[in-house]
Amino acid sequence: MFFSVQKLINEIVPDEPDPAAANALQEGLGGQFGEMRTMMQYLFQSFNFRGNAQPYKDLLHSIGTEEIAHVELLATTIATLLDGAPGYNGKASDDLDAPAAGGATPLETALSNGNIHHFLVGAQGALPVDSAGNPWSGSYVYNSGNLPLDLIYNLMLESTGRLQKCRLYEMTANKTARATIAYLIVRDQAHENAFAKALETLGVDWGKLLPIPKTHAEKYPEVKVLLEAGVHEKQYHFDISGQSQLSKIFSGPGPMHDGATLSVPEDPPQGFPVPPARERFEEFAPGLDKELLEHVQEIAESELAVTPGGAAGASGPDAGPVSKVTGKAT
Ligand code: MN3
Repeated sequence: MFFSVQKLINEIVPDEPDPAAANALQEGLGGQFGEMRTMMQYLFQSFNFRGNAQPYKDLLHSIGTEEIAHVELLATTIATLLDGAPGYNGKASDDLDAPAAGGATPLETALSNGNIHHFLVGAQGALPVDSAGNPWSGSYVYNSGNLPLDLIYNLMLESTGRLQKCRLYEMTANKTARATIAYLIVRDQAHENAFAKALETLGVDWGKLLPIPKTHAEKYPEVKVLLEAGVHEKQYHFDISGQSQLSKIFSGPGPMHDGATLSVPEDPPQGFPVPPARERFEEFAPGLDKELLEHVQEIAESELAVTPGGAAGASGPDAGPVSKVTGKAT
């Protein structure tokens, strides 16, 4: 089962809205080699895993769990790039009819920028589609049940994902987009390390083949900073049971012969704040009238149903997931 923390796995760096960049990033989210695919592929491989090779199952499960956070990060990045994109930045108002008053067209940009569905179907938020608008498909998921084959395919998936993210980096100078793209390039490299190392334990000698492709992504300044911090050498296990055997595979010299030393941190990542998503009256989002808004406000300000120290064991806003679940001090 899964628990959640209301944090993002990487920082959202502020910049101007950019609906065209938001649409390009949809490929990294809902494309054939995007984060929705890596998430579903590794989780299904883990759920369907047969036999006793637990360290390999833990590897698939750990990376699959991380990919959930990548889907969240990329969706938040896309929504941030879209937010306010119509150039309508009117203040939150009691007058819910204000956005298009007097014949104004606050959503006009939807006709000429990016994907019209971002404004017409969604409300300046991410969609489970690729950059050409094709819906994400479960048929992308590869899970043969044969461990070496699945690992080979996963390495191909991470390599293609990294290639496309390097292309995305070269399409936009927007800081919000580039910060997320750079982070995902480096995590793809970590996952290339993970699957290549797993195949190495099964007898593969990579020689000089890795990394695939030879993108030399360290030329991108945001990527260079992350590589220098060793973000490509770590893999979190995301397992609060303390029984993960991931480090039996993800440890020692990296398979790329780049001087990397692989390790599994004991503690989960700290995370970064989720940026607030403001109301968008021109999108009728959230679409509550005055009466409903007052009602929602009353609920938000009411006392918690579960008191601190009660059945759920809540212990304050900064308590980590481990303490909430197990009741143990962290
Ligand atoms: Mn990923």
